[in-house]
Amino acid sequence: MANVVKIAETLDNAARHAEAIEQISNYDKMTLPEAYEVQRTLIRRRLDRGEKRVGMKMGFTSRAKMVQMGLSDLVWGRLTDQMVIEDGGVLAFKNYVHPRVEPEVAFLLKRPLGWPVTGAEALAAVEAVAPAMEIIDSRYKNFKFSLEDVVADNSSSSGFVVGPWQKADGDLTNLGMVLEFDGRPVQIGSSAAILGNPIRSLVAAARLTHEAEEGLQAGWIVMAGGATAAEALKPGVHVRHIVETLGFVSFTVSAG
Ligand code: 0L1
Ligand code: MG
Repeated sequence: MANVVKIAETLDNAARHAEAIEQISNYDKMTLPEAYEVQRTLIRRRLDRGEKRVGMKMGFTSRAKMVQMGLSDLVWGRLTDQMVIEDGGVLAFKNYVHPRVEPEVAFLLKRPLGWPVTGAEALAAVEAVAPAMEIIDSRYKNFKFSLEDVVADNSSSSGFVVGPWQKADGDLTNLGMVLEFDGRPVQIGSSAAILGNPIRSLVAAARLTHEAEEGLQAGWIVMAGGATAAEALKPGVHVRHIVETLGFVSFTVSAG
């Protein structure tokens, strides 16, 4: 049996000190349920330090992401208020190991979502939708991990930025998405790349959090997952993500 408490402490310390560590699976085998238990335990440590739970992120929702990382299962992670980067704000590069950014959309829930739920029911629980970006930062050296490693590491989640909220009354199926570095497109995609429609990601989020005996809570943000491969961040770069009909969201990476 994996030492859940010890692994959670190791990963939490790596994140706090922005230090890359060896893959856990190189020396301690975890089952997938154990990896999610590590994740739950490491988030508990953060909450015990005063952070507040504000939502969850879905991962590996697009084929481009699965191909980039060589894995093929949906994963999810927990978001806290300390991971928020203000729209138009600055990301402090020194606080991360090797951060990457993903173009996403975010949902804000106006009521809880349990399971089972249809796409229409999930959409009816959405207060608003927004252009968003996730900052992923594997705590493992060289961004190399097994499925269990990445799940234990909160599915690489380390930050997120959400743009202006919009009423979710438009069609979200095939919105153009452009990720820019200093005004130059570095990733171009469509919301269709997120499980065919980001609402499907919300439905999957409801199922996965139900299985974890949490469910989705009113007021939570759900990050629907990357529409393209992730892009490595560099000091000083200005990052902007534009989503057709939803607008844009941006941040700047500090110089060092
Ligand atoms: O799509 C995702 O957010 C996956 C995150 C976990 C894997 C990674 O670090 O790329
Ligand atoms: Mg993501």
